[in-house]
Amino acid sequence: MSIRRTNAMAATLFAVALGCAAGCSGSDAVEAAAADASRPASACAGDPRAQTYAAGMEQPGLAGNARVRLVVADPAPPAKGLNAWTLQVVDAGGAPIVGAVVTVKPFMPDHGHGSSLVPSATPTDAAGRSSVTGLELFMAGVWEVSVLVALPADAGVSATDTAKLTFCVDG
Ligand SMILES: [Cu+2]
Repeated sequence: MSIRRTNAMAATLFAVALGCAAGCSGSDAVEAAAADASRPASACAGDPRAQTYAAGMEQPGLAGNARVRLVVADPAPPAKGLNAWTLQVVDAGGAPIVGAVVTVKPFMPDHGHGSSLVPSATPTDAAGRSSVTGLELFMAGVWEVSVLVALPADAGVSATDTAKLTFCVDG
């Protein structure tokens, strides 16, 4: 971004901050309107399916066998493009399930497609955490990210579960 553009934006922000009460010129007002028009509208803001990202947020598995914790997302909140997540599989009481293996599948329910890039999930420590890379949310809109969990055999039964994290991704 050029210095000139930065200055123009700063001037616009200053004018907006003042509410155009003190010496707001006509050109500033036009510039402010142009800035608003150039900002892309959100593809899905307010969509009731979308969750609000927070580090450490948890989603229960559909089968009730495990919960998936999104320890941290990078970028945060999840954004269009490549994302990297740290996931942790925990039990109903929040205790890590050591040895749980996760598989991550992104899907756009409104368009009926996933991502051609298959995310990789690698267990990183003894606390049930996995590092997920290659999570490519390549277009704006609602993305449903399914986390398939395979629980270790010593969890009682050989069980699986699926938790879905859903976000509105803006362009
Ligand atoms: Cu799509």
